[in-house]
Amino acid sequence: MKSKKVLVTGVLGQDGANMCDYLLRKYPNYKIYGMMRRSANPNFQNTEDFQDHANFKFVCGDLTDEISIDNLIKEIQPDYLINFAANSFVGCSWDMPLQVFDVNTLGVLRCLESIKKFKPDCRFYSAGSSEEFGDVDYSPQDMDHKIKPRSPYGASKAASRHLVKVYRESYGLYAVHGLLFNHEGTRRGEEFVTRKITKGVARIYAEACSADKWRTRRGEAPKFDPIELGNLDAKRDWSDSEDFVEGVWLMLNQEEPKDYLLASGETHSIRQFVEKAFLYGGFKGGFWKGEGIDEKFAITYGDNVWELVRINPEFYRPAEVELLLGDPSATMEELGWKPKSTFDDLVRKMVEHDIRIHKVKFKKASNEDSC
Ligand code: F7E
Repeated sequence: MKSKKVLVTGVLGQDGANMCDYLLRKYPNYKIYGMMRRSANPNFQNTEDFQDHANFKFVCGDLTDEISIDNLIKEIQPDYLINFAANSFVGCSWDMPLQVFDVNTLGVLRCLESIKKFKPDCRFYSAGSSEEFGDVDYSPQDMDHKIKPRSPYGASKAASRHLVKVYRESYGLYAVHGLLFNHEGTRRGEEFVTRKITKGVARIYAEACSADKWRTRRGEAPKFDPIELGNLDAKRDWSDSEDFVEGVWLMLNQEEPKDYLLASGETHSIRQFVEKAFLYGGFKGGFWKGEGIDEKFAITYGDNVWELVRINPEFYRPAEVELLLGDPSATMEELGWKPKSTFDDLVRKMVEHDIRIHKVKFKKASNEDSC
């Protein structure tokens, strides 16, 4: 198989790391370049599994610096540029909207310009988002749904979608914008609600183990710090990021470029994610009590009621996307793409992973046997 060169931006993040991992496994002779920003304290947790592969190389660059992008395209001459670098946290996009546009929109423009100038046959992927649909008119959402973002983040991704189309039509570039619904996994950042919940379940699990020992010694169980969340009623269409990187690769390898949507076709509330995550963490019989900002998720343990989740209004957003549900049928048919993971597989995988890593940390810190 002919060797190709792939430049993946955002390599330290979930999708960038999953894409590099996937390509190195699938094409051991491809040369994969993972672009990261220079920073004083980079976190290599997501790249540990593949960063020593002979065909993988870290390169430094920044989407806000066109010189760095130009130099990388000129020097590497990649066959593909897969852009997963972004400010991807919707919640903070109200606090730094200019930075979000600089990275998420102008960053895409810089990549397109650079490809046009230095490697016009390089295939380009732009990471779009279901946040572009925002305040949805109908469900499930398909590619014909109007663009109605509710956050600076959603607007920045919608603008980049227009740029990709303009460059594709004006200069004949192979550029695609993938509208990806929520996608998660064990490399997900903790600021996102799914990982925040699964890490919280793992912490409470470890605390419960030690509490059990404490309880037998003193006759009563202590209270835990619950997980603090915002809007429990928002609904999201969640998938596994590992399934999505395969879909993105298929988008990049068609005869003609066009935009696609990736989704699971199911929607679940944050509330349902909480219930499933605690169940897979071994906490049976969880129940909701109270209303509004006083609502809590709890379990009964012996004579005690343990509070596991509470509301903190700090995590509400200035404007919320209440419901997302994608229709992946056209993409499945056109690309032959089929996700492997279900919602349950995803929650279980994340909880089990976090309990495993928390147990190791907990064991080290407490110098006790973990339960
Ligand atoms: O929030 C609610 C929050 O931050 C999901 C990004 O990958 O997917 C992601 O964006 C929902 C929202 O993801 C907390 O209000 C409640 O309704 O996990 P999230 P997101 O905003 O949907 C799209 C497709 C992207 O493109 C983005 O890059 O959960 N929620 N309580 C909370 N959210 C957070 N983060 N933290 C909470 O405590």
